Amino acid sequence: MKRLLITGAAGNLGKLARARLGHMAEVIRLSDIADMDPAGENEEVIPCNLGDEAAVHDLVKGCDGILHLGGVSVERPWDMIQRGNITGVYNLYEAARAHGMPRIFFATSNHTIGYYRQDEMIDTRDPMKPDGLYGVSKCFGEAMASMYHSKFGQETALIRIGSCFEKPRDRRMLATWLSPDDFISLVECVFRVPMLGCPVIWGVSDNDEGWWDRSSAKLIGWRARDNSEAYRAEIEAAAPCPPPDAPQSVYQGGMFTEEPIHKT
Ligand code: NAI
Ligand code: 15L
Repeated sequence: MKRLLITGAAGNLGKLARARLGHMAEVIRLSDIADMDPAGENEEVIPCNLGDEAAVHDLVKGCDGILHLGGVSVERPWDMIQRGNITGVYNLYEAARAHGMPRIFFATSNHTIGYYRQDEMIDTRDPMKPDGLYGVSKCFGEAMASMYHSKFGQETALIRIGSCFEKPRDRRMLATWLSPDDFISLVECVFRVPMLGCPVIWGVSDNDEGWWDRSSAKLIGWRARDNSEAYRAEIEAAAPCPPPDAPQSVYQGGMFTEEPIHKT
């Protein structure tokens, strides 16, 4: 690629992508609403609120790939979610349509299906069961990507990320963990596969424990390599097992199912 745009570049995954994906394009364009480190070699830093339509059009112009990580990433009041994840996603897709339809990696979430129980095995065709406003906004993003693909041929990888951190932080994450290395190889596959379409793919490592049928990863030739099992002893020693009827033991979305509708 000549220019890869990374939204959410000041966030956790954005910093990881910035550090490790410089080889993916001649220029990496980094954007966020929050402060970012100054541009290094082969980088451009462009602050932008995804809710600002004109600014998003300027941001997307000239890019041939978009790693879309920007937006609200946890349960928050509706106005914040609406700006980043609803209006922001509309702005992004309209800007992509106006500027050559660059391929999009869309960071969606397991919170689109958070109310499935942990004793259910599901695949990407099962109906959504979001566990909060944040999850609903990611369902919207998936629907938006699907519509732009059907109507205009816009390609998007809808990556339903489980929990992408250096290592799993609790027992639930033994099932939902996506390692940083697997995240990076997943992004590489999305931008390298010749034909993408608009598949939904679980962004999860090759964990022994899990609730998601990972077969759609084959569509893009991606194979996760890491396994949370390496951390099981550490996790189990660190904290007592939550009771079997606690939300983090019952639902795939864990504690997100307990979040209220935030007003402030
Ligand atoms: P993060 O919260 O660290 O980063 C998101 C970034 O988006 C932040 O730097 C924030 O300033 C920016 N942002 C928020 N509202 C914005 C707006 N209106 N305009 C422009 N930028 C805005 O989140 P993280 O962990 O880096 O996640 C990246 C993406 O992956 C998010 O979309 C999140 O929903 C998704 N995801 C992450 C998971 C994880 O385990 N880290 C799991 C599932 C999904
Ligand atoms: C998400 O969607 C969040 O962005 C992230 O912060 C984690 O909480 C993750 O899901 C998870 O479910 O562990």
